Amino acid sequence: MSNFNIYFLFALFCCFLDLGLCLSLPVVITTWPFVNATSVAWSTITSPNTTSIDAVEAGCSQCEIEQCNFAVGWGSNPDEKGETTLDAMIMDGKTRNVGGVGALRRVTTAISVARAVMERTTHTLLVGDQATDFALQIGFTEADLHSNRSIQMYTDWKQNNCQPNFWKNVKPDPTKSCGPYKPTPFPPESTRGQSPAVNKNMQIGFKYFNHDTIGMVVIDDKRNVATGTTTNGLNHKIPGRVGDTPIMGAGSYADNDIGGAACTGNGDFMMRFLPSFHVVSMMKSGLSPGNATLTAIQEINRFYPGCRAAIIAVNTQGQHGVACSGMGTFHYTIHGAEYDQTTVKEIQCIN
Ligand code: SD4
Repeated sequence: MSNFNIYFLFALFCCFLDLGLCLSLPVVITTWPFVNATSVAWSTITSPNTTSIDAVEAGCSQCEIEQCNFAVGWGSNPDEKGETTLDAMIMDGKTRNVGGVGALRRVTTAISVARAVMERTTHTLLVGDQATDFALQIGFTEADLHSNRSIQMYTDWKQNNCQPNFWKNVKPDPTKSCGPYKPTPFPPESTRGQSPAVNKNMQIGFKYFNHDTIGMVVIDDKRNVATGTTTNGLNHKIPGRVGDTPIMGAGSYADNDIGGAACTGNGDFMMRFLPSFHVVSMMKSGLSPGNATLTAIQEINRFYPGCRAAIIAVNTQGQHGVACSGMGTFHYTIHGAEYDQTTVKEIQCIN
């Protein structure tokens, strides 16, 4: 028997006996083809004296620096006032410690500020200007998050009568005009209380949101699970809007006993289902990562057919699963002990 076969059998044996040596651990999995971010997380987790939290922070930071697809980090997707703000979270599956920032202003390193919330406070989520105050107090640097790109996006949007936007039941007609808006009486066939699936206004976000948030799950060879997310959110969002990305159980969730999951997509709808927590809970009940991610996506689609959504998940055996809807195909990136390099994979979405 070759050395590889002996190692394989030994690893399988240890994996089944819960001895912490699974052939496919450590593992890093990331939404979208963010190869550099995944490689940085991988080289962090395979270096001595590092943790899965270090790897998530390093990998997500890489995307913030690169401004991955202009959906992560400073300088893109401005809100209705032309300002870029950031959402991020990080979670430690060993302790369930978690930190997040929402609508973070004037600081570029959202994932690191989220980690500081986790490690330097007993809070879980800080938002807006007060999150900035916290970051500056703790030693982060203030920065201008505008870029030529974000200024141009904002100017174009204004010139296009602020189309698209996320308003409804207001006047002037938000599908034709900029604000400021005032509430209108609800029509007799009020959308209040109706099933969201038949609410046409809900489709606005499907068409126009900008996707490509990084969500990452890292499991080290001791089965320590960490997850993280970072994004600049939706283009032309209403100022103050916080998406699913920094919400625990929505953007991501980590549980050392089970595994981890992370999401990307139309957060205003996805967060209603806490899909990352849902996936981890289903894996706890025995579903494979593939079946768990698919079931969570189907549940979102039951209410919001065609919702742009994707979920990645890995269990502590190192098995992964990915499911998506509303975008044809979806790419994700993985590096595990069984890959000799960071690998981009593609799956077909439902709906
Ligand atoms: C949000 N979920 O703010 C984010 C956007 C996203 O890939 O994931 N883009 O709603």
